[in-house]
Amino acid sequence: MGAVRPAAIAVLLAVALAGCSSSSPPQISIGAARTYRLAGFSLSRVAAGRPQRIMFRIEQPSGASLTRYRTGPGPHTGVHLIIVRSDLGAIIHQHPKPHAGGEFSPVVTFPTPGRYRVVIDVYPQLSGPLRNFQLFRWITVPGRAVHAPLPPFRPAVMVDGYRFALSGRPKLHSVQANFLTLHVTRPDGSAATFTPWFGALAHAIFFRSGSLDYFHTHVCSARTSGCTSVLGATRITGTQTRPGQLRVGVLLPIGGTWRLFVQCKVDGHVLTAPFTLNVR
Ligand SMILES: [Cu+2]
Repeated sequence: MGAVRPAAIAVLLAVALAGCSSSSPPQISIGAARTYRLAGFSLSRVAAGRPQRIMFRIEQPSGASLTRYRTGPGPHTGVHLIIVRSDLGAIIHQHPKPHAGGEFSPVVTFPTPGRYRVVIDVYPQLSGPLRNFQLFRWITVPGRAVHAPLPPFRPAVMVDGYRFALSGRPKLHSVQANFLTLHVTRPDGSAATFTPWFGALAHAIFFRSGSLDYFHTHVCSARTSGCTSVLGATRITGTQTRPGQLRVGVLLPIGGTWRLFVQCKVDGHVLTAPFTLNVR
């Protein structure tokens, strides 16, 4: 699903509130925008290489904790916790489940010291136009920060002996729907078989180098609903074209250098294959 800015949420809420007014004469009074926000965000003693619990909840515009999240067979459910190192050299992706009161308490391990961007992609159970939105935090993991230069575009990436190879050099444009064809092969050269993981055959998570803009698309099996990502009026859904072959949708709001993390589960391994993409 696409990135919805907090300002857009505030506008939607303002429209919804205005829509409730039925008295005349018409009168517009704009108070402080009330939006969804991240509440109770805490971490005990941040350190690299050690599992630690993050606590948070999502607060609704009313001030109450959000407890009802979208459900269903596809990937667009619940809450997606994505943590990326600021140089895009490391990523963590989880779908934590809320406790009864709306509290989340996932356990994560930061691989190295450095600055990390936390993205919480929220799919609330709501009727109406708001499908999902993102909330953000920065975390600094103490120690000697790792900040590696972004590798250049490479057409093939090896992950734990599995090979992810792009066919051709992609020509990508912002705002338009683009597709990448990826061939994934096992260490013995056979075509990989994808096991659904977090509701999708593959996740494509995009971060823009520098600004860390975020977008997320999916590849789903044929029968799965709730797999389409939206940016403005453009919609995109990835597909598996044949065994081991993924057609990954790329739909990005602006040009620049982007890092794509393709994630899938093969033979019981969750694999993360990073690619550098230049988008005009
Ligand atoms: Cu995903």
